[in-house]
Amino acid sequence: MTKKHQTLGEYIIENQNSFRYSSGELSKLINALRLAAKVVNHEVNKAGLVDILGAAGEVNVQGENQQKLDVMANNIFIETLRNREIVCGIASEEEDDFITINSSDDNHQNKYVVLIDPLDGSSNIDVNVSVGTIFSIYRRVTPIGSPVQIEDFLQPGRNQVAAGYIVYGTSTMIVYTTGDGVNGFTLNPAIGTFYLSNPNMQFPENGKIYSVNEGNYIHFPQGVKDYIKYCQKEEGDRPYTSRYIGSLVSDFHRNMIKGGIYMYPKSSIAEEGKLRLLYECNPIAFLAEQAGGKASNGFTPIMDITPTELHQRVPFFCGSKNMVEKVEEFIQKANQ
Ligand code: AHM
Ligand code: MG
Repeated sequence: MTKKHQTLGEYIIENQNSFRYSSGELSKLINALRLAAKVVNHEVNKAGLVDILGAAGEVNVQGENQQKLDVMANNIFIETLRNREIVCGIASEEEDDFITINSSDDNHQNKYVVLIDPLDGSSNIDVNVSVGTIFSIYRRVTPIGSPVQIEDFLQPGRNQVAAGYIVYGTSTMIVYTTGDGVNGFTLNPAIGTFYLSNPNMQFPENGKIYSVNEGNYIHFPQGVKDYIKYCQKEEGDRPYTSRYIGSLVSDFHRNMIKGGIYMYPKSSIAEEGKLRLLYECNPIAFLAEQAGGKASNGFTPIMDITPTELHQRVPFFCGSKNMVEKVEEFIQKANQ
């Protein structure tokens, strides 16, 4: 149940028993992510002061080495999870390989793994445009009590237990799902508390916004070019509006509220597109489906793809149900 003015902390406690696999462990894990989000938010908010506080790579006035924000966010999430001993493994877009988390008694009793893109869209930081963190949680598939293995991370998105994002925007929000709808919480920065602001978020079935890097148009497959032309055509409720921030979390967040489609197709310059299946596409796809939207690679639902490697990329079409079905139609027709 969702109540207005509820804090995220209260919501987690009240809804603990409705989680698919309730034991309190997942609640603790989401609490840890909430804490790390506040720390990262604090750092992101200081980004504009870089000339005053010192740029990445420099030593600041306190004698501290300044880290790039994406490196810092990566460390904050990993250390927060590691210190609390609530996961058995972490994979991050910023790390080459997965990390095994040893518990203090070394018996690996935790059952969850977290996959994370600590600061997505980080090229936007220098220009004061919103960025985000994306996370995805699975139950391990190898036996509890042993160190995690690669197969614990290479699971289809359908196996996700929870997923969400934090958007560091005009206000900072956590939006997440545990498989029972999507809820959004907004941070009151004065007191450091997230409040339930967007209960039961729903994608409109149709939308009028398409979000794609049109600078790559000539490199796109024919079906995607045809769909873009369809979006621009004057007919019925078209032409649609184009909006592209270049920050997946923000583009997705807006489209979920207003109705729209986000696309990062494959192209002649990026064979499998750009976005990562495990850290970006699967968690966003889980949220999309939970909110009544869809996510596809043009042929198959994103969450039905069995990953073969940690940093695998995949073409990505995600948003309002009817818009995703329409782009699939164009892609599949051009492919015949
Ligand atoms: P990143 O993980 O290196 O930050 O890249 C992911 C970002 C997405 O947030 C965004 O939608 C996309 O890259 C933009 O890419 P492009 O500049 O090619 O349009
Ligand atoms: Mg990213």
